[in-house]
Amino acid sequence: MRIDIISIFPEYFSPLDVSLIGKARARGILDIRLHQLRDWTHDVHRTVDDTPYGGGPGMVMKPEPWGEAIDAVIADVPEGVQNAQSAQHGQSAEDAQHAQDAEGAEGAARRESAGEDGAAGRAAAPRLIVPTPSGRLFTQEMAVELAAEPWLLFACGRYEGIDARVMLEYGRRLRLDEVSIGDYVLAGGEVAALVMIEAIGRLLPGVLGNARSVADDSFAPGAMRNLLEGPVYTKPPVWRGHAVPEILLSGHHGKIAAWRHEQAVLRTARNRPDLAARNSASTS
Ligand code: 6GU
Repeated sequence: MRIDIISIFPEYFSPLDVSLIGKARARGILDIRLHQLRDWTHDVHRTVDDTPYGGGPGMVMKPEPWGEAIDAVIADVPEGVQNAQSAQHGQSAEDAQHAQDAEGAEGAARRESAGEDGAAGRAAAPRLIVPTPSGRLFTQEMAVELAAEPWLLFACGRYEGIDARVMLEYGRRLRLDEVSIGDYVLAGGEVAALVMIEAIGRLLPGVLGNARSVADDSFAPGAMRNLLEGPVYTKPPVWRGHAVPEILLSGHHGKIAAWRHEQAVLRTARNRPDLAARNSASTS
């Protein structure tokens, strides 16, 4: 999977060099490319924001640098993928834009769903994710869906957000999702993008050592849907007077599975009554 990230703080993404995601990158499972939004400004101050029309506090991100940055990223199609946007290297963003205008977003979407872009069926355009507290809520279901995509582009805004015309423009040309990671406000989209990239990245084949640990995750589709994982234990059997529940030492796999499910139900009722209500609604 290829992931492009546009931000005024590419340094924010250094955690992606570490641990699970870092190893996936080193092994070529994940191709993450960072882009500095200010590289697409043309004034000495490399300005990316301005005051909001209609008044109000804070600043809004200007549309022009975003337009140029996203055009440049989407013109750089993965190798081996035939694309109407830019068949040869060194083509300007404007040329790519004209090619895309001539075809239209529907044509590109149709070719993609018809599997006409490259032998491996790789998409010729990324799916655009804009992290924003005003977006749809990010869920495990969305992580699973996005993990099946060959190419994602995260556009990380700061301040009071990005000029809405950027979403209008690329909502027509790409598959666009405005996504929130929860009901609180961060200073920018960078940390939210990190959260989503980790949730998506660990689902890619070969990233986790044990594929079963994904299936057992809290919120995983299937048996664990809307259930939190219960407690886990390892050696020693007694620590500071606290014994491991005896059932786990019994070797009786059926009883252990039943006990774990019961623990998951109890924990969900205690910590997430909203999820517990969904479970009783769907099983009655
Ligand atoms: Cl995606 N962005 C920002 N700035 N704040 C958030 C968020 C995203 N999700 C929750 N809070």
